[in-house]
Amino acid sequence: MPAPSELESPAAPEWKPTACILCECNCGLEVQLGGEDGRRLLKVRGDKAHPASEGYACEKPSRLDFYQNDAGRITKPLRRRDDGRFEEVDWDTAIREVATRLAAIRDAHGGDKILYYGGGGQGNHLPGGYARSTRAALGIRYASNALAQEKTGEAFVLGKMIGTLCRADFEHCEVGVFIGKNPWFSHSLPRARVTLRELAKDPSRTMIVIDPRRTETADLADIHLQVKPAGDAWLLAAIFAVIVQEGLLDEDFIEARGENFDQVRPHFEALPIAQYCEEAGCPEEQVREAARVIANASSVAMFEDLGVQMNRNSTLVSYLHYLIAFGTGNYGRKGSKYPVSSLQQILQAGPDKGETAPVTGTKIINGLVACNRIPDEILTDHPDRLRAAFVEAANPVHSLADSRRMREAFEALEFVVVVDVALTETAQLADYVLPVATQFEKAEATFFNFEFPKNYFHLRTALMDPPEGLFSEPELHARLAEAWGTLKQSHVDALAAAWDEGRDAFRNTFFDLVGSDASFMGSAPATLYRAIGDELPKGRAEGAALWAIAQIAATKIPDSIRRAGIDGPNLGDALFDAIIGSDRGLVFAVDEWEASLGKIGREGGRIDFAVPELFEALDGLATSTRMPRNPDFPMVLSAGERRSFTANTIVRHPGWRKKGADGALAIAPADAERLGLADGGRARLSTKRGSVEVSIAVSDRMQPGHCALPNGTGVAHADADGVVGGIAPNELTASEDCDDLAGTPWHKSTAARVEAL
Ligand SMILES: Nc1nc2c(c(=O)[nH]1)N[C@H]1C(S)=C(S)[C@@H](COP(=O)(O)OP(=O)(O)OC[C@H]3O[C@@H](n4cnc5c(=O)[nH]c(N)nc54)[C@H](O)[C@@H]3O)O[C@H]1N2
Ligand SMILES: Nc1nc2c(c(=O)[nH]1)N[C@H]1C(S)=C(S)[C@@H](COP(=O)(O)OP(=O)(O)OC[C@H]3O[C@@H](n4cnc5c(=O)[nH]c(N)nc54)[C@H](O)[C@@H]3O)O[C@H]1N2
Ligand code: SF4
Ligand SMILES: [Mo]
Repeated sequence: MPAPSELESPAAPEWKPTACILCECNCGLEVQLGGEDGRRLLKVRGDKAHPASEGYACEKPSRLDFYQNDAGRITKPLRRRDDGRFEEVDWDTAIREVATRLAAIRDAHGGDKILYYGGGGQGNHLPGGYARSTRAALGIRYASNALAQEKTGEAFVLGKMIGTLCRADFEHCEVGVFIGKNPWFSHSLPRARVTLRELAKDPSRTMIVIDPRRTETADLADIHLQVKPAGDAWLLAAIFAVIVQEGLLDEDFIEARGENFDQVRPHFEALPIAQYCEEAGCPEEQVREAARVIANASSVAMFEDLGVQMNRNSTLVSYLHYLIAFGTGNYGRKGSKYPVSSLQQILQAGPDKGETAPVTGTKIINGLVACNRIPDEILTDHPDRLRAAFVEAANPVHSLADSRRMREAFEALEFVVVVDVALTETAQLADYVLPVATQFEKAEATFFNFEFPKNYFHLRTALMDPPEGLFSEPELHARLAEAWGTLKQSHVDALAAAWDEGRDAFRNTFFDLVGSDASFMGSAPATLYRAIGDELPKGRAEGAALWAIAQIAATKIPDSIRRAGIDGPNLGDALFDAIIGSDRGLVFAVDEWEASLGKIGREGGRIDFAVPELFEALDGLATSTRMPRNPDFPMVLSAGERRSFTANTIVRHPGWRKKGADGALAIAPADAERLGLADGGRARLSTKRGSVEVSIAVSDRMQPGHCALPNGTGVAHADADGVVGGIAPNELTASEDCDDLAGTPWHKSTAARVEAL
């Protein structure tokens, strides 16, 4: 008999479950760790057992090690010295001084002068949850994040029309419409390329793409409405006018489920369709065909994204999108729009609360200050101006419009703290930079859970411990709350003791504290982390605050949770246990199409077709044009688009990009010829805001007059020989170029000039 050791093959490294952090799909992954210290992500593959992605992964995560083992990673807290340079300090000093400085600003000027920015990127939303403890301790009132430079206009419209967030079912739709959205590269739907191919190859289904570029998605489309940049408002108004004028509305649905449609109809009955098609740059016959296809389909799924959300008339375009969808009855039936059952809603669409930002008076939507207005909320003598910022898991100096003005604004702040893994463009302007564990060194999760009828949540387990001296954001917020005295040891002790006794005792203790101590709820996330984090399975401590989130979800969507097979004497605890017990993602909610109509969040449960705030802009289209003529800047620049190897600024090392490392400016052959530019050549790209040198990629996907830069490029990197791959797009954009109502940017139609070098 051979000895047992002879039977063992050389042990193959274990495949460990996690998820991709590069876009909001968060596909389930399995990784093999290795390298000298066992900390490298050596192999990465899609996780077949993940309930949402089912083994799917695109080309981007294969080299996630560029994120995990970035040489530019910060490992010690940094403090700015008087000479402007950073010095390393120990954690006790960092926590004490940051806590003292923030408290001093609160005491002198009020917590409403401190901005909380960020809270998470594409893969990590737990920091934002735990930051509630910090926000409560400081009395922070104003917050913002990337959603307020893309989704707030749409959220405003949905808040008015149906009082809830909704998404669309591309898996089952007869007709799928993408408006300014290129899911071939940007995904945003589970297994996007599979879904797109299925839609494209089925002759009984139709794909419509509205995009000025012939995108990879448009290649698959049956109808490509190659709109002129920023022409979408005219195009969508024309489509809806065809539906109204040709009698194609779903009048029964409107009658049964809607109200105030009589206020809408007159705006479209006499709309000059031919004129609008011309302004949009689309042939009238093609527009009419698209309108008829949409109106006659049994189900239509529609998705709008940055091509229109970061563009002129964006809130109006969102309204027109939903008029087309709801006016043809595409809500609450299979293959159309559905309301989302979230575990926690990071994007809410509710009634307008009438809140506005203190200096500019811009609407606060979804609780967020419009990103483009942030510099104006700082660079002023106004007594209510923002004076400090707490930035976490975001890089606003790079990602928001007008980097130059963002730098000025951040320099003008009295105090800035940045919590990140890298010394980002934003961190470089901070007074203190607090480094944290990476997303593979702690439990993490996102609340980008928008699917239907099954909805998924994935609490990922840490793949490894953080390096000595680093820890997660929950630990950081707990330490800050301890420094402020808002995290009370007596609460922690009471909860920890109750946890040992059992869940009934724990729940009772928790709700007793809620009832007896007005400040408890504020510090609850950090308190839960302290009380039960270590009681959870290894590598899952950061899941502690999900206990409270599960309790709330259980009161809001109990039926959906039970249909997912989660049940128990206490539904919230059963949900929490299911989450904690699954490290490959779980179905936490199952919904029914029939119940969708009942989920309209407005009084009376009807769709309100009238959004009077937008009527003036709607009628104004008749006498306005897509872009003001400007001979100095005759081209339209899309400042930031998704390409094969882009992922915002999550991966900083330029070596990560297998393709497109130079971040070239895409330009049409006709323009290249006219300007004397060749593929691979260099050019000067200028806007009213800035001027840069770029590489040129001549592309027949572009229409003449339009050029495009990728997003997320142009980040400084400590270890890449000073190579900065590509252009930082927001050196070219201006904060005042934004939507009147939502304050979302016009990045996709930045007036520009291109010159050969
Ligand atoms: N590879 C990759 N995927 C990502 C990301 C990433 O960084 N890289 N980021 C994620 C994030 S944060 C987001 S928000 C999503 C965004 O996903 P998308 O919105 O799909 O991303 P973009 O490529 O920026 O813009 C979409 C399209 O808008 C088009 N467009 C430009 N101007 C106009 C116009 O005037 N009208 C119309 N109709 N279209 C126009 C562009 O040609 C482009 O094809 O992607 C996510 N997925
Ligand atoms: N011109 C132009 N600008 C754009 C866009 C565009 O198309 N054009 N797109 C916009 C869009 S849609 C978006 S969503 C934004 C995205 O912009 P941001 O919201 O600023 O997000 P990221 O650039 O991904 O930055 C995420 C940060 O989190 C850090 N990080 C990574 N892991 C961790 C962690 O575990 N903990 C902490 N604390 N930090 C971590 C990263 O180092 C990085 O600095 O960019 C926007 N900016
Ligand atoms: S689709 Fe998004 S989440 Fe999925 S593997 Fe690609 S980048 Fe990652
Ligand atoms: Mo985004």
